[in-house]
Amino acid sequence: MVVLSSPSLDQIPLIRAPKAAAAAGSFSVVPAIDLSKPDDTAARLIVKACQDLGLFKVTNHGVSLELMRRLEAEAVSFFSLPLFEKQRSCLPHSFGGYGNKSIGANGDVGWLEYLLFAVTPKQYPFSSTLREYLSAIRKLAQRVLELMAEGLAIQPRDALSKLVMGEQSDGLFRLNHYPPCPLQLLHEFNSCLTGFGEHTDPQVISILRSNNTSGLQISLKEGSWIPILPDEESFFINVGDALQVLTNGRFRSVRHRVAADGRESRVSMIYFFGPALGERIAPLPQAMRMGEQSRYREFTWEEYKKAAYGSRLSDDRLGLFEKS
Ligand code: GA4
Repeated sequence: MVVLSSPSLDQIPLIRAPKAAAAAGSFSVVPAIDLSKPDDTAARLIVKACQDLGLFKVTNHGVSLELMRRLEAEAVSFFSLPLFEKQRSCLPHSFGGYGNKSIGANGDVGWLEYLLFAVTPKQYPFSSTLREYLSAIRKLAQRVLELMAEGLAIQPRDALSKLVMGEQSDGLFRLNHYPPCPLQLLHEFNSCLTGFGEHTDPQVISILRSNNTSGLQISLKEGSWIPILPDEESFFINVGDALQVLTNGRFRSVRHRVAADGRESRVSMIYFFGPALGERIAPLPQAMRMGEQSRYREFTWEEYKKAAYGSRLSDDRLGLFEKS
């Protein structure tokens, strides 16, 4: 376990994390989809997980643990740099860049520092490792989105994947570091700080890999929160708002959050798969049953993104686009 020294993350008031229901020792295991199984089995299980939870993990995914650890090590060396160097090395940046405690532009805060950037430009903060990782995750996303289409009986097979695989697609990559925090602060917050507050992801799907630290929690349909058992060898894949709309609400964009226990250094890397800005987002006719009406008014990804970036983290962003 790599433990970084705590950077200067002490200027902004923090929020105490609410405890998850099953937090007293019992972690919930999310459905693990073995990608070496026949496609129809994997497709069926993925659809079930997306309907029930909005989250699943994949095993036997073909991405080497060595590559994941190599990128994690590069992220760790970046986050170990002095604050001024982290800020300097990622400027100027048109979008995202290095951030520290402050999330988005509307006053949300969390116990973390991060690097956030668009995937399209060819220049990345790190080396060839990142390029290799992103390309492996793109292949994985393509496979998973094809399996989703198969499970939903949507034709052609690339109906979902083509939305996020094009040259113009709006992909984002985020490296998060939740550092250990001073004992005194832990005490003050009753050992539980909000690392990243509750939210849904606006995109189609997100693919997350973290080191072996706990912290990720999801909200179930009836509103309770459960902690997710960490697994550094698997990828966690969650449904985003756009996919909820594309399936007319059949798939669930899962609310999730990260509680920082402050003792261990959590490093996560997430690839968010968004469509091209001009893409129209509406339920796919084949994802609807006979006579089913669309629950959402049609919008472009650009419109949705604008609304999302103008909102607070925990806001119900899809609510604005639901038909009354
Ligand atoms: C949540 C998912 C991704 O991390 C993200 C986040 C973005 C940001 O950190 O700038 C947002 C958040 C996320 C949704 C609402 C807005 C925008 C912070 C925030 C308050 C990069 C994304 O695309 O949306």
